[in-house]
Amino acid sequence: MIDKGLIEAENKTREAALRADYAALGEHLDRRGIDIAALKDRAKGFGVAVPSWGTGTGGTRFARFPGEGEPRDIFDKLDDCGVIHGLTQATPTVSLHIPWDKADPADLLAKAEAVGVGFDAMNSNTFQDHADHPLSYKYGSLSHMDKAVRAQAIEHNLETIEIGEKLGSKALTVWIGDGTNFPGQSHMGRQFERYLSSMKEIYQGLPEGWQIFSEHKIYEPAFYSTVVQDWGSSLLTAQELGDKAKCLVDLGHHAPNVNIEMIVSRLIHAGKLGGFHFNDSKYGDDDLDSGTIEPYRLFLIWNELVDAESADLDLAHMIDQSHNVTDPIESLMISACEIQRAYVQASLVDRAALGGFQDANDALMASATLRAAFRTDVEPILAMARLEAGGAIDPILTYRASGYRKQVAAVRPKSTGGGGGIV
Ligand code: LRH
Ligand code: MN
Ligand code: MN
Repeated sequence: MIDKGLIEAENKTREAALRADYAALGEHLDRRGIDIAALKDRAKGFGVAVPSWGTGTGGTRFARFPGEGEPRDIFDKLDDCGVIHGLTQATPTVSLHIPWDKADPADLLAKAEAVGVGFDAMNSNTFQDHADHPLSYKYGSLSHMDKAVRAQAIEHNLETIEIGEKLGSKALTVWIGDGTNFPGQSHMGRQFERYLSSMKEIYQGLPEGWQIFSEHKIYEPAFYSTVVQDWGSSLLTAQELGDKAKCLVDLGHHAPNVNIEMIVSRLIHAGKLGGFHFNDSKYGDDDLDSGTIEPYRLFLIWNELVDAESADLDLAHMIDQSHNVTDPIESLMISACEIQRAYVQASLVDRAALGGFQDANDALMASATLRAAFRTDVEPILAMARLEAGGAIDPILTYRASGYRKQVAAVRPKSTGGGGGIV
């Protein structure tokens, strides 16, 4: 954990400037008829889950270059998550991946409590073989030709739910790598039907108050067809399963230029939007830090979410990233703050004016209304929310001043690089 005294000392050096900036922004927003305190409260109420696997250094299929002091296990990962939340006050929960994070639930709960975080949606993993699963997922899992492989994959999902139940989680996210590499390799229709029937069995095992999210992805590891390739297949799945099934949108899982905010709007319309895996990308599932490549797109997605707030959407917001060249803790803090920033900026949109311009077919002023919100620098609001909640005005500089990575590097042995892989 980062010492509270250090956070306070670091904040002291930045507080006067922050208060001046906050007052100036408050005056500016006041002239626009916006109450800065209300925005600050929204920023304080914001939370996004950190993926446990994001705290490790990622890699590509070519190589992995390990960082210093990488977490050895889920308990080290939870320590890192505690640091991220302590500094940003924006990541109160962690999303676990099973079997990567398998451990005694009582120990997990105790550790989470000690570092001040809770647990968000659980993620199952049937996209790689498990040491204790006799059958291979090489040719698929929930959609596999062989009933025995499907049964094994279903069982794994049920076990993941069971672990999650003990941790206070309320949702299971299912992403499968099933698909084909060659036209003709598999019957696409029958493959999807097998997937649906497996998902129905998992759905039957959902405890009271739980939801299941289906996560689509255009390609990779399958390079010709993927069973849950797009939001169409995901929506079909959620609709066929029932009320407790929703769709999860991972921003990196679309072709370049796809209008993700429109997908979000459609899923809201269908009552099937369940949550997000936030990240950013330029080409594919790049898993780059949120808001670092296309911040306007992130804003436009939040614009849809804020617009739909009256519908009382109960969404699971998670980050899903892989960090190859940065300190994962720093990247995850940047992402949490950027996602929070987009949320606050979207809260600034003059919706009455926007609606009027839309009704009058005034395309220019409608788009200018959105950009006016996006252009507003809300950093003083985010920093003030952090300060008041006990976090750091500047999370990155405070983290660097703490020497946390050096400290943990002394007790966490350097891992080997080796081949590729996402974790
Ligand atoms: C697949 C994915 C999915 C997995 C995670 C590790 O690309 O986005 O959410 O669970 O990465
Ligand atoms: Mn994902
Ligand atoms: Mn992904």
